[in-house]
Amino acid sequence: MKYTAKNIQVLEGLEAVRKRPGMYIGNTSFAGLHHLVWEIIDNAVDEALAGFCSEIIVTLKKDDVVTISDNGRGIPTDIVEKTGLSAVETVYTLLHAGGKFDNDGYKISGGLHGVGASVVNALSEWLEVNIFRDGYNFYIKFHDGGKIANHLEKIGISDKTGTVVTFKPDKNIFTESTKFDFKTISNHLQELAFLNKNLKLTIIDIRDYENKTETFCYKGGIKEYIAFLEKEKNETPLIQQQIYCEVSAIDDKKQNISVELSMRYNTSYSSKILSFCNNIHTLEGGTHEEGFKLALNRVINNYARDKNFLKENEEKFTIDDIKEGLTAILSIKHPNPQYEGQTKTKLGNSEVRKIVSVIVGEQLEKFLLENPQEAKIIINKIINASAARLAAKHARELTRQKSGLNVATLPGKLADCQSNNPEKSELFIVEGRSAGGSAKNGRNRETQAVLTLRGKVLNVEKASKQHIFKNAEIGNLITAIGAGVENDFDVAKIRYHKIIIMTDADIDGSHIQVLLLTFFFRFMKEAILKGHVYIANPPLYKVVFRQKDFYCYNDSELEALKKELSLKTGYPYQRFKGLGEMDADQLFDTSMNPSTRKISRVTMSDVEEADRVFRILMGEDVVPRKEFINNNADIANIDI
Ligand code: 0RA
Repeated sequence: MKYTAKNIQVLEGLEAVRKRPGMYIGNTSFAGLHHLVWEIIDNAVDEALAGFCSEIIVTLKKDDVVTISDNGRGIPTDIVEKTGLSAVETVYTLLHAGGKFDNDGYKISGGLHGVGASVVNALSEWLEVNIFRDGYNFYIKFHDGGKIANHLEKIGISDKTGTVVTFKPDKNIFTESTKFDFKTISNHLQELAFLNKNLKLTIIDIRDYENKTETFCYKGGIKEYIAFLEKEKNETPLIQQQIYCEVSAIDDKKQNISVELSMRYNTSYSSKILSFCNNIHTLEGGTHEEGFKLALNRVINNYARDKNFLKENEEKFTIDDIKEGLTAILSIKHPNPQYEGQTKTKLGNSEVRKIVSVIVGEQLEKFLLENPQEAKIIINKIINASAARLAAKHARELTRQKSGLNVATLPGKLADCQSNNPEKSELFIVEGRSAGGSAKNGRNRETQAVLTLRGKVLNVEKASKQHIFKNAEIGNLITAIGAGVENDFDVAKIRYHKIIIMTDADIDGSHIQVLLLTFFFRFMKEAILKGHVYIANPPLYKVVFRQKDFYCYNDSELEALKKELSLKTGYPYQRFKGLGEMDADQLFDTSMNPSTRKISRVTMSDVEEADRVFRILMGEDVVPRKEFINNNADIANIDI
């Protein structure tokens, strides 16, 4: 094929990315914008996984420009036969070039998120690459979505090796914002540092007068991740030792799969199992996580039976008993991962289940046999969990007997709707008596029910099961929703297809939101997975102009409105401190009326994010809290 013909094809490929960016990076909002950075970082991490790169630096520069540099071998610069272009130009202009170009035996990796560097190029105003290798500094530049501005050329000599990629995301694509967020990128780098031991990752922010920088590098890798998670949640290890393994195996198709696991029990009642494939957090789990749980269940039960901790007449431990108080990180590397699920974060490769189950099983069994004292402490903890489960089951049965499905037993705090059709029915969970009153009076009685919560919701992360099921507010929630709880939860039985959490837009409100999300996450997970849980977004401001009410849901809307109405500086507006300040009609119009309100469906990543925000806001550590509040005061609507 002639070079020009190839060239046209290349531009058509990149043009397709610009036409439908969502297909390649999910969306063109905050997450999509940051996806560009993840993609370039992934390429550098690949080089680190290959054993040639020890340091990656991300620099946030003025004008929404970002640079990702690594000290690897440098992207190859020689000509790829099939394209007639330099290897670097090939990877940056050909869609899905990842892994497909075998040139003299080396593989040009396409990044672990799999969309490839060319997608980043296609969505950038300009992108340039400096490559240091073979004694030279090579330079190539693209503009306007991947058009070549400057073919690869030597611009100097250098004795170092590495790759430096700099780009500016295209404002025409990322219309919402092209501003990178320090904390989001720094969190991502920290996660990568935990997952890739000894790899040094740094973020430098030189956008403001005061530079900000953070560096992450962990010799202990995921072992240090476990300690970090425990510390964040203020948990005390049950035994100091972590159960750890790193093993590679070859599957039937001769693929090399590596499995790294670390786990440790703590004295709490909750569990945290994080799984990763190729450094991607598999939020929805998948076959690797299933294999891990199979092994855990099998080995613990066999050991307990063998050593007579479980008598012959006693029931097996359930996986929930075994998980209680466990923090585990499972990180596998797979050359050909298949992702499934709503958010493509569930590993689907079926061969992985068995591989992980066998490896983890062997290692766990070895640990128990070699450390009988520690094993005893762990098994005793599981025995306690199992006893508490049986007691909780009893308490729950009492709650359920009380609930039934008849209106007479519904809690007094619930103002139910008239409709019996769950598809049409909505439950508003409202905090505080006065807000509850407005919501009850303002609602559409036909389809909208209101459950008023008194005071704070119990933190289910910190309480025992018995305690949780005895709690009145939790009991009311379970009864109102009417579909049981925990393993007995049957999402098909829920009485409302929309469960809407409506709280004040302040610190207490977000606290209650997080507590409720935690409750749903732990005890009615299917409700979240099936998309039944929502958060209401009440307005923050009201502006009265020529006898008309205007509501604004955030600061930028307020600014936009002031401009639109040409309001003078100092024109009065009302800032709602809480829902209780709105009367029934106002509350209905702004937050409950399906045709005007703003509600957002809760996804699993919201739950994770809420969890993170919550720990920062409520944790003992004052420094990260101050920092968080300073960085996010506008986003989080925090009243201080
Ligand atoms: C394939 C082969 C070689 C280097 C790379 C890929 C590479 C790619 C990226 C992307 C970002 N940083 C990178 N660093 C290296 C080199 C093969 C050789 O030198 O023989």
